[in-house]
Amino acid sequence: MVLEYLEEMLSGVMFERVKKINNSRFHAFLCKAIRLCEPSSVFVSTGSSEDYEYVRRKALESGEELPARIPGHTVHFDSPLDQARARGDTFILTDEKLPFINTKPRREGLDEVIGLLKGSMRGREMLVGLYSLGPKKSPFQVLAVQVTDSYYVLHSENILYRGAYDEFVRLGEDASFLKFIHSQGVLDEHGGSKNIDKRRIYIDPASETVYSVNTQYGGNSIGLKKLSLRLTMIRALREGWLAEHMCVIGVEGKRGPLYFTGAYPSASGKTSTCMIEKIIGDDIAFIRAFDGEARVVNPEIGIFGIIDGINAKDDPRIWDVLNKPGEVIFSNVLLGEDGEVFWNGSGKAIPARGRNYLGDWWPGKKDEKGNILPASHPNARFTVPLSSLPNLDPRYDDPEGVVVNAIIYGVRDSANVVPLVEAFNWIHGVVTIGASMETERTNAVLGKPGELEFNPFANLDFMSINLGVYIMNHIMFGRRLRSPPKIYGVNYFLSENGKYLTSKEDKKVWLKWIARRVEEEVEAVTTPIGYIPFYSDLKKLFREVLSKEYDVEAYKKQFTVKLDKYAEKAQRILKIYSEIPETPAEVFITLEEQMSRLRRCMQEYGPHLNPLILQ
Ligand code: SPV
Ligand code: MN
Repeated sequence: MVLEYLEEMLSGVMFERVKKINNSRFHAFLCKAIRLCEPSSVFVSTGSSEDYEYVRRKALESGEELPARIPGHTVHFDSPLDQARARGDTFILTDEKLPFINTKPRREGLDEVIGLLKGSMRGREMLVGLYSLGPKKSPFQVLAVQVTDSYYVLHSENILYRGAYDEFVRLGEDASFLKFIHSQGVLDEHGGSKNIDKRRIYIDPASETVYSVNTQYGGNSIGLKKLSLRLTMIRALREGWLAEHMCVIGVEGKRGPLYFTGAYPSASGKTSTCMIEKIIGDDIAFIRAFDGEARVVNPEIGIFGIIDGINAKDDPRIWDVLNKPGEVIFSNVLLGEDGEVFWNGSGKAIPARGRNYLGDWWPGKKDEKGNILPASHPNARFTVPLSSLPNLDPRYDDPEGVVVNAIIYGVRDSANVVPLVEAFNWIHGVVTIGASMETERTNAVLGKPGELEFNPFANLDFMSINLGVYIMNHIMFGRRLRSPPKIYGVNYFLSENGKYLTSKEDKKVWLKWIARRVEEEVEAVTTPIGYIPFYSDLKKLFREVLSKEYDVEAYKKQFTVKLDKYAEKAQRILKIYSEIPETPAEVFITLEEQMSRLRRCMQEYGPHLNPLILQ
């Protein structure tokens, strides 16, 4: 029945491609998607270079992408109301209530989104992409199928993920896979999704399917990116591993390469951290325990990064990729009349005229209220393959992954959090650093930037399970490791009177200190919140790494532990978790211990601990 229907709906060539995959669930899914969306034709990509080229060409022909001056570069625009992840329109379909997560009763949500997708691809081609999250033929591999009517979305996924048509063929009925259905919906005269009020991104864990409609912005439409993270997080919980919003980087130690993962809220220094030494991934990490060791892979093979502020001096490697021939999709930048691509903070000359997500643009253009309109959106992005980067780590596609030596949690906190601290142990790090993250909101999500938000593990936006259960999974994961990775907290944004107290390049030193700690080359100062660096070690590292003198006054300002503020924070976090019944007891015990250490220290030293007193 299913195959007959597919044979009727697909061209001969496409039907052959589908038939070669001997998987009844794949056939049933495709059948369901076609019945629902009613496309006029279907293209199934095998991941061959011809198929990739077809999608690139159609992205241009359809106007979803425009050519830029440099060969291989294209520009895509999203609607002005569709420039970031739409938290308010994203729901997990479940009848349970989950703290901090938008949920919707499953039946109600399915009926609504299926109603919106009904007939959404009439007159359009349906595109089907088959991918692997993680290295192929590896224990980390998670297969996925994307269905979309956007050439831009499939083009992006062809850059960002490993094509796995061959794996579907090889595994046949054994292939289990995540499913993504996306439609741009009705388009306006600029080619943007028109019915943004009907934008819906619904994640259905029960069937491992995500539905996304009336949106184009990558974070809402590229299923394998953050939409898949909601699903893999659930698999990870079931199977005892971790699916995290983390970069994976290589840092040279004294005895060879070390690997760290890092969770940072969007737009808080993650990408630049990846560019310091070696990169394996910039956004998502799958971490599994094998023989008592934590090992990690990047499910992706490309970057969908924020372009705002990227300039030749601070980001030479990315700058180079964005200014030389090669495959790059820019989104929501300014496309100059002569094909030049411009974004804010680039230091490039502004084109006299051009086009951006708002339509025609020229310097000084104002909106109806008289506000000057920016050339590019603060959440404008670039999509590139990791293979374009000169610092791609040779083991980025290792089927066994690499050992995780350290885990970093980074926040954006201008007022209180020290630039660098090491947790006493796994549970202390999970609870007082990862689970306690508070960070200032940025332009990567819709909402007012600058407000301090609770964002545990930089993963709250992508959470699909109860936060208490998620933490329990972390604690249990640590118990399965012989020597768990050390855990660090960083903050690149500490300021005084509106000026940053650390410079952009200081993070190079922080990474090296972490490497020295992992290799047990340096001691550290014990404080109530964890271990912080000795001044003398940092002074040495500043010389070695940056050829810079590190002033003792700078150290004192940066590493003064505001005991009172940390105690208030622990109290706030305690309150949050006390309202989540599933929170493991370890969370309360660890936070209470932290608070009593802070109180004892305050009795001795007052509200602020000068770190120089202890060394
Ligand atoms: C982020 O905002 O964290 C991103 C981009 O990595 S998005 O896909 O929009 O989530
Ligand atoms: Mn991200």
